[in-house]
Amino acid sequence: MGPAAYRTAGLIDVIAELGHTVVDHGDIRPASLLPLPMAHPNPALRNLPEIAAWTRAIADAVWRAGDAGLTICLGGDHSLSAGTLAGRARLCADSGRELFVLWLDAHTDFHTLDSSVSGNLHGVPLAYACGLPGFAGYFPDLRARVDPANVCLMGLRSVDASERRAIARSSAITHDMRAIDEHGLAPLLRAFLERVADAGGVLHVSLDVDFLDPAIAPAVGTTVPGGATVREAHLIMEMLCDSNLVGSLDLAELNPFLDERGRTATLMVDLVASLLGRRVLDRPTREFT
Ligand code: DIR
Ligand code: MN
Ligand code: MN
Ligand code: MN
Repeated sequence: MGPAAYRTAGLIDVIAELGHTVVDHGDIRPASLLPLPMAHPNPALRNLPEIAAWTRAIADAVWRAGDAGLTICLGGDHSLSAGTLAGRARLCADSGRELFVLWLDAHTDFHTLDSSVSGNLHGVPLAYACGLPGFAGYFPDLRARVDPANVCLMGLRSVDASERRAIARSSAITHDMRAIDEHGLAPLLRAFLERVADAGGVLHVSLDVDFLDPAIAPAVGTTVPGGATVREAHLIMEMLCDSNLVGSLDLAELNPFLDERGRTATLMVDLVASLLGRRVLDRPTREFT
């Protein structure tokens, strides 16, 4: 129900009012399951064949959408990004541009199929896209992978032990909430954006609702206290807008059944508006009735 909630919260009108042309490709669905094995030695894994099929459908749709405009994918849980990243990596391989990823999340989503304890596949998309072992034969083969050295994770505050080891072994940059408290977001993000710009790269932004503090964004299944504030999240989007480096965005993990009068969906839409050029003094008056 996430995409419907974003549409109800006015996402398309908000983007259009900022002067952009919107092409809505509608809700994407896999045509059928993939001819991949259904059973995996990890018995905890949930909905593996379905999510493998979704991953391929999303990767194909993102690849077909091309890189002329900004691609926004509405979830759905964060397993969505397995498809988006696979599709974007393929586009970058075609064009020769280097892909960078900004992962805004309380979690690293860096589990493999073998290491996942919860069995929830929203915990694996970044590991899959970075080409970690163990996905072959279960998830679609990657045409191109994401280089973990080009990944920056921000907002971390709930990381499982095996993910912590895997992310430390990778060359991904991690900024947990303590780093944000201590240094502030701006210098951490600026350093990463400079790297993207210097490489002539294109940036994919993956925004998990639980990056935000549950007090302002309650509509997600895995809330973790101590998240980003409204202004921290907007500052990221405003800096991303100024950078002109963003080629794609995922909005993941919104569960409208947990929302309070569309409050979380509205905040997510406002964040997209900041990314697409709404300035801080242009924000409309909001009334929640
Ligand atoms: C946990 C939680 N690491 C898992 N991950 C979540 O289920 O693998 N990611 N909630 O967003
Ligand atoms: Mn996530
Ligand atoms: Mn998360
Ligand atoms: Mn999640």
